[in-house]
Amino acid sequence: MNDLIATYYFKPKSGVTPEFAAQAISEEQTTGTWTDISTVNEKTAYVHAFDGEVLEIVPSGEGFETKLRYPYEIFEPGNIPQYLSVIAGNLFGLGKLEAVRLLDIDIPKGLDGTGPKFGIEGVRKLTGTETTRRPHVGTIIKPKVGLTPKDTAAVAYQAAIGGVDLIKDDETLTDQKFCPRMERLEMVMEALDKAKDETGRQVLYALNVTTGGDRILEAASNAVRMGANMIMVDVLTAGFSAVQCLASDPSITVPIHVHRTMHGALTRNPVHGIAMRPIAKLVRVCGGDQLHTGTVSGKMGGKAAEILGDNAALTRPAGDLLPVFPVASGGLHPGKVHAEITTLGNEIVLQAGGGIHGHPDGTAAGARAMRQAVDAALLGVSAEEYAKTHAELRKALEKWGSA
Ligand code: CAP
Ligand code: MG
Repeated sequence: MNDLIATYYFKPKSGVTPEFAAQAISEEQTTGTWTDISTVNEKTAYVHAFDGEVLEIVPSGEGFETKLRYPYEIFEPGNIPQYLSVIAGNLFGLGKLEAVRLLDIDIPKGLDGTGPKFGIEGVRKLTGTETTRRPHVGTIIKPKVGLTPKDTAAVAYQAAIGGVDLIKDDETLTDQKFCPRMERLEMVMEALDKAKDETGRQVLYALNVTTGGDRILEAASNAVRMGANMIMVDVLTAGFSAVQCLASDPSITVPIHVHRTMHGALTRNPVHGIAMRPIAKLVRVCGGDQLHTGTVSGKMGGKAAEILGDNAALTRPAGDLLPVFPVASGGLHPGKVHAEITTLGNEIVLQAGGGIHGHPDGTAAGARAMRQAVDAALLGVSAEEYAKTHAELRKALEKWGSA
């Protein structure tokens, strides 16, 4: 079948049958409205080819789960905002529903775009981990905002010589006066070149190019021309089409790191909103190369089963779409690395901001401690055991513990 199937959880208002509620969603999002209409008649009966269909309704928790079929033809291929207006549009406001949540989508061939240019393999190749296949370690420069370009670059240098694979801007740092984007880029790349001369390792720097739709391509193209080796986009605040426009432009020859700031407003309520799964699938379609999907032990409260499903949606074979590198971030530190790797596996980017720059001996030691924690987990040795012979890890565990 070439149609798009969307799965929803919903809870009808009292007195509304589940059949009526599911049909109301299907009609609102396709050919119908709240009443019958004279414009759909014998002469225009061809319109019924565009009707949605309720495929199933099953009880779930205090409500129901339903699968709806949306005909392929009602979508404009490649127009992600239009897809969202169908699968995640007016239905959220329907008065007959107490709550409704988009849980998943199956995107058919033809609506699935070209996807990432680099994907996991491409990113691994750039950092030289395609044979070791160890988890990547990344850091977010902290403080989130406030540092000058020079001080940002100094932190980046320390993180690079300490052994991270990736350094990224925080989601609120873009092109403010205190740290202009291009000046920051130039200084950080210089610092990373210096670190490379010393260590032989290429570190990626995801420069946050998030800005308005009228400027984002220019900002990203300029950054790539000036030597950026990765760019970052806040996908939910900038929009899916921001990622898509960058990934599909020939001038963007570097991977795209995708942050999901604001996702909690959509994903957090278990009975209402939009789950991470459809967001992950759309980011893959749009061409993001790595995407935040949460941690099992960090500060943001992710659930293991959901994260595993989201990561599978990013990485399992899906037509011609390359796999996206899942990113675990938020409250991680060396003591949490074991839990993350045990649950999420090795095809993961483990990011720590506070958990690196908060190390008692500074950023380089913090980066070393994270790498040591990864080594320990891969060797099947507990962090405490490994810390006996690795001072940086020991100091991190003394500060933050190992759970
Ligand atoms: C992590 C982080 C990330 C969040 C995003 C922060 O920093 O940079 O933005 O983790 O969460 O600002 O909190 P720390 P998610 O390592 O210092 O916590 O990936 O769940 O969207
Ligand atoms: Mg952040």
